Amino acid sequence: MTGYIQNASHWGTFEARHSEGNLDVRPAPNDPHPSPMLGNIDAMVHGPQRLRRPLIRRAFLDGDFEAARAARGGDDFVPVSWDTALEITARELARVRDTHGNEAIFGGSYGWASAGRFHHARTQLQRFLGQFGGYTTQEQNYSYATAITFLPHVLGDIDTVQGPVSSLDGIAKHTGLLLNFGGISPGNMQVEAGGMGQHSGLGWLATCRKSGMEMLNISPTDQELPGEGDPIPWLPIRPGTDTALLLAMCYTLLDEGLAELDFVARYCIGGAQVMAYLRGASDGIAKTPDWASAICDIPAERIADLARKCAKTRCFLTMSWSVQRADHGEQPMWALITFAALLGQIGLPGGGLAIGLWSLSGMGNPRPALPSPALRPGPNPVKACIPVARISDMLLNPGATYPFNGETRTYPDIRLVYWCGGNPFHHHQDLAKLTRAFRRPEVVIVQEIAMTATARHADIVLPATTTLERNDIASSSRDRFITAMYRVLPPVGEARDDHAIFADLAERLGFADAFTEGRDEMAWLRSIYEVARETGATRDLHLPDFDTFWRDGQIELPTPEEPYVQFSAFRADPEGAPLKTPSGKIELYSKAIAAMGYDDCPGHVTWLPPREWLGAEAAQTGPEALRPLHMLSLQPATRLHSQMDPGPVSQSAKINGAEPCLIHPEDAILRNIQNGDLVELFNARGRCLAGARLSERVMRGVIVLPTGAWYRPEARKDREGREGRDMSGNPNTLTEDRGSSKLTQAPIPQTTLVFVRRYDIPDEPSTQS
Ligand SMILES: Nc1nc2c(c(=O)[nH]1)N[C@H]1C(S)=C(S)[C@@H](COP(=O)(O)OP(=O)(O)OC[C@H]3O[C@@H](n4cnc5c(=O)[nH]c(N)nc54)[C@H](O)[C@@H]3O)O[C@H]1N2
Ligand SMILES: Nc1nc2c(c(=O)[nH]1)N[C@H]1C(S)=C(S)[C@@H](COP(=O)(O)OP(=O)(O)OC[C@H]3O[C@@H](n4cnc5c(=O)[nH]c(N)nc54)[C@H](O)[C@@H]3O)O[C@H]1N2
Ligand SMILES: [Mo]
Repeated sequence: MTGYIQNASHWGTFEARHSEGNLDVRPAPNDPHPSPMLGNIDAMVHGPQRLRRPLIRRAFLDGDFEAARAARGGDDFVPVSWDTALEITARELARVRDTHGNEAIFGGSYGWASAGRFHHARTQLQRFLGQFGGYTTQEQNYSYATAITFLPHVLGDIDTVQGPVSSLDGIAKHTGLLLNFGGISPGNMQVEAGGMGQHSGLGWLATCRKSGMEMLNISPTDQELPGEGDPIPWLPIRPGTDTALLLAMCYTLLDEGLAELDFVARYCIGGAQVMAYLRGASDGIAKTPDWASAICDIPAERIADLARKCAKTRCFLTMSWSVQRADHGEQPMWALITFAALLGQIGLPGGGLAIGLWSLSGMGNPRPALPSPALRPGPNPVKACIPVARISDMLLNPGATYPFNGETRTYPDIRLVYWCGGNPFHHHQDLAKLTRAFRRPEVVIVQEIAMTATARHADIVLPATTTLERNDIASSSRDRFITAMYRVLPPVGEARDDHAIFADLAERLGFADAFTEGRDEMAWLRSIYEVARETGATRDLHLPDFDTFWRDGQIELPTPEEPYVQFSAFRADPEGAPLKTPSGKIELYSKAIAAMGYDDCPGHVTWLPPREWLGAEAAQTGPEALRPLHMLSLQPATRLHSQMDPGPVSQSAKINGAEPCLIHPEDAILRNIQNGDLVELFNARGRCLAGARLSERVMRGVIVLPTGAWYRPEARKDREGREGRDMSGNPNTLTEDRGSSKLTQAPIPQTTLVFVRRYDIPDEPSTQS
């Protein structure tokens, strides 16, 4: 094959040429901001980590199931034929279902998998397990779990966090001041779930910067922006304290008569309760700028000035998703909503708020509403479902009850875990605990393209194709393009498509016809495309027929003529177009939440100190060099989560094979750490190595360790029997596995204190046990 063939990924549309086992990858010609991560693709397809054959854990194959459980995490696998692998997989599925019921099968399988919307691995698994009688699943996602459960109580839906939010064409035109809580992360805008025809985020950022609007980044880190223009001013804030800052900004508006009380009266409920709290009537503490200053480490006068400035101009507020990925992550969102309500600009062009405007490429991208062509998982007859991040708790505590969003739920007794398209040993918190949890089920099956840490915790490992080895359609609800993904090369090794693996298993288990509906790959693509085309037709969006689309390779949906302004209909007619909250209004006080009686999420926004933060006494006592730092585990600029970590773009940033972490020079000097040194990060939950990069773009007291390094614990446990030191720099060795609140039970990786010391490589390699 000689020509370049179009394919797509979550990090962009690209063209690839395959010859003699090598891939030459170049960006789509019409993409103005292609991602450097494209340089990882050849390694993803052909690298040594690529799974080429089905594998079964030796002890499991020998029938010693106790030994197999204990050996999870090790890599004593035996390659087997597909026939053997699928026969054993089908046997285990049937055995567990017949002995323990479908609820004992876990198919939550959280993860991003591929951009292709038909071969989307998790959806394929869930469709398969649904037809098999059902499975225990997960709700929410790791990105904005707190928001998914919390926002409906206050705003009626989750548009504010997942889109559509007010579009950036309108913001660029009308906004005078843009406040970015969590700043702007250009690296994150390389990515969109389901891919994108063109990277639009950076273009919109440039448009906003050129428009003359003022911007301010409020964040513990200061991100470098590409392109022209002056740097955006940076206001450093202590991690986990945005709620206090925003409460004090609310207080200033009230105190100085700048609050739009008419807006609150007409469009909100609970104004009185929240104002009583702000003034200190309910708890004796007025939420003044002086009060907040001590919490967020920002001068009081700066806080008051900022509030005044917002009231004097058309102001748009956005907060990155990371801010809610923290202990009490509900509160900064509620504080943002309360402040936006007091400003009274919600529903006006250029005013109001969003959560995550800069968190992905497509947020705020103007686009007509059209659901993507995609496979749907279909019904799941089993009702058991956990909040996404309660995975370890579920596996470790079958039968235990826990509070969630006003309910009491019970953890099911899981006997079989099937993971396909996600990497919990990347994404979940407290990996030592997850290791214990993964040793509980009777059987673990992982279907993967690479030998990840999760695959190493399986008994049965099934090798899947990458998107380059199959035909598919890429599409995202936040992007204007629908893109054909053409097969570039034949399957590597014995890898098979996820769909083909499940079709084969369905055949063995007696429901092949229902699973395939008699369609092959192309017939499926045609059918999911037709659904989108029919929906489009009812909305005056006329897509070409499938053959034309497949021949031309891409469809560009039109840009709406008018900018979208979220909440404008509600603003125009609050009675006629109410929100889907119990009151139909913005709930600054929620009776429903208050009635749940949770001490960690009262009925209105409340400052609740996080479990771990720099303001805690433990972080402020003792010699400075021995104090903990606040670790932020942000998204990596060189890969997608854990995907492609072995690739050259990701590897070129490493220090001695470990993930680089950013540390302020003064914090480094105190600890005798120099640029390029290996350091050890540790706390009561675990320890890992990282490479020190000294940077003044991170505030003092904070250390940034991106997510996604492939978990590689030393074989030797420590004296207390804890898992060995992770040599890769995976931050989830250090994070706490606990819910943000009883309301949302969301993951809280950003609430993590760690100790840091220089690490000198011992003469005797400590990996030997
Ligand atoms: N400490 C900390 N942890 C975090 C976060 C944080 O901020 N801090 N962020 C969280 C967030 S926001 C997210 S979204 C999660 C991401 O967590 P995940 O989505 O689990 O991360 P990925 O690395 O994308 O994992 C996808 C896996 O699917 C595999 N895969 C890709 N394509 C296919 C396919 O076609 N078939 C099959 N079978 N497999 C495939 C890849 O090889 C990869 O191992 O991480 C979360 N974890
Ligand atoms: N290249 C690349 N892009 C990605 C991804 C990837 O893996 N690679 N992942 C994608 C996914 S799944 C998601 S969910 C999004 C995530 O998008 P986000 O959640 O927005 O991204 P993060 O990088 O976790 O954090 C963004 C910023 O939040 C700031 N921040 C952290 N804690 C606080 C705080 O307490 N207060 C304030 N004010 N700021 C804080 C940090 O300094 C950081 O600059 O990114 C997406 N984009
Ligand atoms: Mo995410």
